[in-house]
Amino acid sequence: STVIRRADYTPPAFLIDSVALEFDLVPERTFVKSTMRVRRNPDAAPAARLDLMGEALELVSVAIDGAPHPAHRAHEHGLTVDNVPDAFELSIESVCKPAENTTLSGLYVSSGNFFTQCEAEGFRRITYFLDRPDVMSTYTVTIRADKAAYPVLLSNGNLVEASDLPDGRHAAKWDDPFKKPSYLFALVAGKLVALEERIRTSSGKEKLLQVWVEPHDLDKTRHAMDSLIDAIHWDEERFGLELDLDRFMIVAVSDFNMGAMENKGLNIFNTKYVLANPETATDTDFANIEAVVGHEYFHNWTGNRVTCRDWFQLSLKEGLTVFRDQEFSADMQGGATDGAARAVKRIEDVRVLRQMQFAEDAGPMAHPVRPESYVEINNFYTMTVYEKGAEVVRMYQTLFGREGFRRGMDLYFKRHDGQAVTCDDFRHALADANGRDLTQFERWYSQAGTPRIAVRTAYDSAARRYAVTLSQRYGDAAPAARETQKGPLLIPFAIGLIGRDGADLPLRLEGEPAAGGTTRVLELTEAEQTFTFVDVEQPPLPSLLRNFSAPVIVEYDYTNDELAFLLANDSDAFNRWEAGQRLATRELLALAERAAANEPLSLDDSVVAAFARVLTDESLSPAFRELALVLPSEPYLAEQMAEADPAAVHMARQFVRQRLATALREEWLAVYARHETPGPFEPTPQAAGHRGLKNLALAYLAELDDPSDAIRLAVAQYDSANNMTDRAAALSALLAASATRSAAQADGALDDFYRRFEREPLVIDKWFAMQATQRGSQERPIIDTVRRLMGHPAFTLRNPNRARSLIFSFCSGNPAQFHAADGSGYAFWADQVIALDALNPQVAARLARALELWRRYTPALRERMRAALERVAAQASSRDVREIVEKALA
Ligand code: BAL
Ligand code: ZN
Repeated sequence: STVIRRADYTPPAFLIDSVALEFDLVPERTFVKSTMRVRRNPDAAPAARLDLMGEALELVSVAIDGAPHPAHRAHEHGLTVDNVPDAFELSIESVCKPAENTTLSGLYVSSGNFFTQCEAEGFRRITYFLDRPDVMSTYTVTIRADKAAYPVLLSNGNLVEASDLPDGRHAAKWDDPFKKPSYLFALVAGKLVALEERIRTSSGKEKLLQVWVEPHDLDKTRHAMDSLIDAIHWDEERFGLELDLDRFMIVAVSDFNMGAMENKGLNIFNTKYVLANPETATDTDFANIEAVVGHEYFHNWTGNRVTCRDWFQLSLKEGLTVFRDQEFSADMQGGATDGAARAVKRIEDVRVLRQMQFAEDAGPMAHPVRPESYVEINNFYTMTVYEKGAEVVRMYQTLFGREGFRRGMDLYFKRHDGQAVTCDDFRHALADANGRDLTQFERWYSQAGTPRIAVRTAYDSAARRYAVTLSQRYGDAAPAARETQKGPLLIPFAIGLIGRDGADLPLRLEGEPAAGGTTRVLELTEAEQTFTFVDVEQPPLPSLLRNFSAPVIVEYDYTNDELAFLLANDSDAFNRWEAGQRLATRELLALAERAAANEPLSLDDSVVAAFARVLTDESLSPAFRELALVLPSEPYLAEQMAEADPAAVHMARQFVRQRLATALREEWLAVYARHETPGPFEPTPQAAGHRGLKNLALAYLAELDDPSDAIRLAVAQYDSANNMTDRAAALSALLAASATRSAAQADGALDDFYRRFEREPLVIDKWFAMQATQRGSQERPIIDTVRRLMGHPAFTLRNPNRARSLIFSFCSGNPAQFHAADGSGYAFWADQVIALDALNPQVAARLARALELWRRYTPALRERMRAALERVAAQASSRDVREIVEKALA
């Protein structure tokens, strides 16, 4: 397969200043006429011909300046036009086939309506074009369609004309005044209704906001609208960025590959990230909707006004926009200043980063935040580009403060508004606005792998000095990462020192005139560096990498007592949580080794005591306590083992859950009672925190050998719930209790849940997912349940959400069952990757990644995984899946 390399970038030979598109929408055959103003690019080498990209199109005609132009040739990858002048009008007529488009890229049909998805390279499936982000054009779009079947016709920008046509058809014309790359084009047509609001932005202009959905979903749009309004105001306040269009639309579609898409003025969303009301959506859904609505809205500036020069720069917009949405959510959660509330969001984000991105960085798909090469760009919408990219952006803010970061952002827009630029351009803006040389910082963009920072400390009581030595190296990186690693990084390392009484000590570094502050950001630039604190009156306990100030692994030998002390005292809420996780991880890994060796398991009382303190400390927010009481996940733990052993990890983690449940039974019951939230449902972070802690208590109680308390509470909670968080948690508890007890209540509740929500596809997704991720046993393997559910009338591979809810949930969300010793999980995985590949390569390639870390597992599993990978490699046809499995096997 063809490898595309960053080093090979050349500017486009031609530019397209404007494009007028005309659509005659018919599901089977949609006719598209494109009229473009084309000219040679003065900054590119002269080209003999114009090469346009095109896929799955039928060419009808080509004309230049109004005259037929026979010197052209359509081929597998597009259209070559010979004998072109320096500047001309190019008209192309072609046909695409939305009804048969199962890839969900380009123009397609979902529930009888038309939608588009163009990022990254879907526009070429709509018409022949220079489908690359550095070709920016203004668009005028005319849509014609049957009026009864498609009463609503939408595209980017402003509606400038609407008219009726003969034969029951009608037309709408849209004009987008801003130049944009083709990946931001969007079109929607169908039977849709909108929730509308009019707001005024900071300059006093009135804006129309719309959330478009199918009519039966109108009762689930309020939260998305509120989130959009919050996001608009937040971007004005935090970054001085105002909505630039008169009209901003969000449209929900149930068949969608991604979460959502930031098309200019016409965001298209997976229903999962729009639709919510208390009966159908959990607190997590509400929070995710706020985050994704914010994310897509923030792209209007970081992505759309300033876009990417090429797809290697994807993190320029994605890392930055994820950082912006994380900050938005943190501000919505806790305001700008409540550190403990903000930490809840930070912990959630870091948990995802560590479980998913660190794993990616350790495997065959490891790549820098700015990749050097790809086969299929769709495979590079990754945790590294998004989440590690967001950490890289966060480090600028950690280095320069909020104000310095804002100065950099202002300069970035001043220099680059309306342009397609690179990650280097962004870094230079931050550097210049803050008078800093960020040459070394560039390595965060070009080096893959997760840095490890070993910490040594030495206290000199006579001199009252405390020396902290930091040394950085990469661990046993995968070959894909190792070849990118050239030298030490600039790492902002936030540190505090804690005294015997648990309070922070004032900090003064050697050479400083006076002490100042209790958290200091050390700048590590060498392979090894020592930082010496002076006037340290007593041997301190270091609080390392506060607020997770860099995406690294910290190695420091805390004792269990020290971790318990940090968990109880650290003023940095993130590090309190971190101390508990370290303590738990250490115990769990030791237990997993014992489980693997068939040795008896036991848990130290000090660990139980540390968790008991958190559980009963009513001074801590419920949301924080919930996070602190969730044990590290099985995939994260498996990843820490020399050879991953999912069965041993599962045994160890279950053992600890049961021990914590048993030892603290009274406390869990008390917490359950105390945090019940009677009264009407409120989707606030505070109320969500109470629900989360209460439902965690229920989940622990369901682990007891005698889960009758949990069953009693769960049945009552299920029946009386006025919201999905509580109802789903009750059902999960019943499913968990059924692993040890009779399944009668669980089966009854499952049936009830299905009947109750049969008309709510997003809830039925939960129903599938809960069953796919439930705990099984040798006698009751969950693969049997999954195979049975594949035959359920509500199951279909064609809807990505549904495929994810059953298949991905099992393959990625139920490791102990998926990695069954007999290889049955892997055989199932291979079957599904191959089946999906024929329909939707992007979704298939995501599933294909479930086995990429196969080399890290125990030998018996490894061999079975290899066999499954080889079968997929032999049978998969898409570039998407081939890239994943070939890299895994290489
Ligand atoms: N640009 C693809 C979807 C997103 O990251 O917003
Ligand atoms: Zn994005």
